[in-house]
Amino acid sequence: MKYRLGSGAPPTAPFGTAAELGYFPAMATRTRPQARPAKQTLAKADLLDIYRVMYLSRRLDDKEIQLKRQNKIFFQISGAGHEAVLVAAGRALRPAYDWFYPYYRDRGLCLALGATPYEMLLGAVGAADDPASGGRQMPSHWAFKHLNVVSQSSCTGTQVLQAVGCAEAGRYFARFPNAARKADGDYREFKDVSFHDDELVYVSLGDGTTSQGEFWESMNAAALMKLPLLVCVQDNDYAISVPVEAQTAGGNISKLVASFPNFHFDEFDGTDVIASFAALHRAIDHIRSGQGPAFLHGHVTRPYSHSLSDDEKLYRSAAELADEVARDPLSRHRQFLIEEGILDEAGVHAIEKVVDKDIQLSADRALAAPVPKLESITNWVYSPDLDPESPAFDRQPASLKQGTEEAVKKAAVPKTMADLINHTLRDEMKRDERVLIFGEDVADCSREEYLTKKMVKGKGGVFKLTYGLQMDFGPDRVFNAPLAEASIVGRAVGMATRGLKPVVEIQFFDYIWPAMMQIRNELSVMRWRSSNAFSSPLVIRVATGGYLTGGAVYHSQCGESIFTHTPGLRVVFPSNALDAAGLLRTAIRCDDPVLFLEHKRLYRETFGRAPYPGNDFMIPFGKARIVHPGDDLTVVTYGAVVPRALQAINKLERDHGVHAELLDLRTLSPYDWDSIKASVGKTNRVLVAYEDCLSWGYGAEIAARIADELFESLDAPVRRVAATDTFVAYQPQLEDEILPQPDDIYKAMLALAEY
Ligand SMILES: Cc1ncc(C[n+]2csc(CCOP(=O)(O)OP(=O)(O)O)c2C)c(N)n1
Ligand SMILES: [Mg+2]
Repeated sequence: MKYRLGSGAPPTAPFGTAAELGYFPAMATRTRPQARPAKQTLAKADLLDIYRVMYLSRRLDDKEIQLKRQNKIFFQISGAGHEAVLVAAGRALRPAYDWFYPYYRDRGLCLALGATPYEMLLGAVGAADDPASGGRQMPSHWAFKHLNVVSQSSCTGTQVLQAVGCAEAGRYFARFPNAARKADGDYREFKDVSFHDDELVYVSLGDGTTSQGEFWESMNAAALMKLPLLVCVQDNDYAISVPVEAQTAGGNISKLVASFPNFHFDEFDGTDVIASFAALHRAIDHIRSGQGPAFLHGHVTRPYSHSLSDDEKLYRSAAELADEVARDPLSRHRQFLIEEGILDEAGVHAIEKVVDKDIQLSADRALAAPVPKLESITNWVYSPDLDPESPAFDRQPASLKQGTEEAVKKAAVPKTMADLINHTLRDEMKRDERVLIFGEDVADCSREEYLTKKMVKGKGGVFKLTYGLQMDFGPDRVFNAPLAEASIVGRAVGMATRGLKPVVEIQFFDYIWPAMMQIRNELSVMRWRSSNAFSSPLVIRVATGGYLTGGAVYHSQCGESIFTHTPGLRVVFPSNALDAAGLLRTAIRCDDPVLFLEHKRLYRETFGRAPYPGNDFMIPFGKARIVHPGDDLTVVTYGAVVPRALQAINKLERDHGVHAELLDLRTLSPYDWDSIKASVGKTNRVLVAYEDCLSWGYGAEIAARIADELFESLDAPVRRVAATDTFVAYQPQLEDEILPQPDDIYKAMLALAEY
C-alpha cells in the first residue's frame, strides 16, 4: 500500500503536535557547526532557517541543471523532493560529532550540517578545491571532512556496511580510549582519532537500494551489536524507473525489516518538516540512550526525474506526476510558514532573494576556480606519508642469543608459516591497541563461558591462524563475524576510516567475491577519490591457492591479478614463514590497504620454516628475494610455485649444468622491477611461473614489460608456465595436470636454455 498524504492537506505533525515538539517557544539563532549542540525543539527562527536551507538546496539543484544545460558542468543529480527530511536530519544531528554516510540525494543534509553552496558548486565544476574529491567524483558525492561527512561512492548500498563499521569504531574507542592516542613510526602518526561516548552514525539510502544484500547484512550486524546507527531510507517510490511495488516485496520496506531486534522503527511523511524532525528525535533518543539502532522510513517525492540523464515521463503518468506536485516539501513548508503566520509572502521572498544572490555569487566564483593540475592524477593512489617500500620498513630479525640456553634453543627451532603469522598477529595486537581481528570462525569461541570454564580449547580459524588471540586479547578485539564477506570488508573499511586497524580474514580466496565491490570500489579508492581527505588502511588476510589434493573448484582458487589490477591496493604473497612474518608486520603498520595472500599449502610445509624473527622484524614491500642465484636464465615467481621452481632448478643443475636464478617477488603490487631487470640483464632469458590460469594472469604483465623494456637484453622469447585456463578439479590426477608442476617448470627452463 502506498503512503499518501491527502492532496492539498495542511501540513500535519502525526507524531507530535506543535506544543509537544516545543516549536515557537523562543526565538533561537542558529550557530555554525562544531559548536552547535543538537536541538530538541524548533523555534520560529529554526522553522525559517529550515525553509532557507530547503530553498537553498532546491535552487542549487536548479542552478546546476542550468549549468549542465550550458555545458559548464558535466553531471547533475538532485536532492529535490527530499529536502524536508534531510534538513530536519541535518538540524537534529551534530556535525563534527556524529558521523555521516549520506547518499547522492543528501544535499539538504550537508547544507544543514554546514556545507556551503560554493563548496557544492566546486564539486559540480570539478575544481581542484572541491572538498569532496578535488574534481575526481561526480557532483553530489558528498564528503566534508571537517563535518565528519565521509566520502561516498556511486555504488548503491556500500555505504551502509561502512556506517556499521564506523559505529563499531566509535564504540571501540570508547572502550579502549588509549587506542585513540597517536603513535610515531606507523600509520597512527597520520590517523587522527576523535570519538564521543554518545555519538551516532547516520546513513541514508533510497528505497531501491534496500534491495541490495549489503543493506540486509548491515541491518543484521547493527541489530546484533545494538549499534548507534541511524538508517534513514528516503523512499521516493522509484529506483530510476522501477516503482517500489516492483522492487520490494509487498511494496513497503518498513514491513520487511520490522522484526529486526533492538531497532527503533518509524515510518513517516518525509515531505513534512515537523513530522520528520519528530521522527528524527525519537530515533536519536533511542540511539543515544544506548538502546540500539534506528530505522527511519521517510516518504518523499522525486520531482526532477532520477538524474538529468533520465526522462521520467517515459515511465510515469502525467496524473502521477501531478499528484506528487501537491506533496512537494518546499511548497508545503512555505505554505505552512504563511498559514501559521510565521512569515508573510514578502518575508518569504526576502529569504529567497538572499539565497538566490548567494547562489549566483557562489556559481560565478566556482566557475572561475582552478581545475586540478593534470600531473596531480597519480597523487593519493597510496599514502603520501608512509611508503612501505622505504628503508623504514627494513628491520632485521632479532638476535636469538638472549635468555637461558634452553630458551635460546627453543627460540631457534624453525616454525611453520602458520606459527609465525599467529605469533606476528599476537605481537602486533600487543603493540597497537587499534589492531582488531574479525572474520568467519577466527575467534576461539563465541560462547565465551566455555573458554573461561575451560570446557573447550577454542578454534581460532579453520586453519588455526588466529588461535589463542581471543583468549589473549578478549572478545572486543577478536571476534567472529556473520558469514558475509562484503560485511567483513565493508565494516572494516568503516573502522579503518576512523583510525582503527582491522586485520580481517577471508576464510578462502574462493569466497572473496561477495566483498569485491567493497574491495575494488571502496577500500582501494577511498583515498584517491577523496583527494586524501579519507583513507582506509587495513589488512585482509586471505587463505589462497591449490595443490591441496582434493581442493577442487572452490578451495583452490588464486586470481591475484584481479587485485593487482586495482589501483590503491597493495598485494602481498609470501612463500615462506620468515617472509610471511616480515611482510605481515609491514602490512599492519603501513598506511595503505593490503591484501595479504597466504597460501594454504605453505601454512605447514617443511619448506621455508624459520625461527620467530622478533617483534620488530619487517620486510619492505617491492623487494624481491633471490632464492637461488644463477647466470643462465631467470625464473620470476612467487607463492607456492617458489618451492616447485626451486626443485626444478636443482634438478636442471644436476642434469644439465644449467644455472637458473630464482626470483621470489614476495609482493605483487608493488613488485620489484629493478631486481627483474638486473637478473634478466645478466641471464638474458626469462621464465615467468605462476599458479593461476595462464591467460590474463599476473605473469602476463611481467612478460609484457620485460618484452617492452628489456627487449635488447633478451636472447630468447619470454616464456610463461602457469595453470591451464580452467578451474581446479577435485580428482588428484586432474589437479596435477591443471596446476603447474616442477616438471613443467623444468621442461620450460630446459627449452629456454637451449633456445
Ligand atoms: C550497485 C549499483 N547498481 C546500480 C547503480 C545504478 N543506479 C544508480 S541510482 C539507482 C537507483 C537507486 O534508487 P533508490 O535507492 O531508490 O534511490 P533514489 O535515486 O530513488 O533516491 C541505480 C540503479 C549503482 N549506482 N550502483
Ligand atoms: Mg528511490
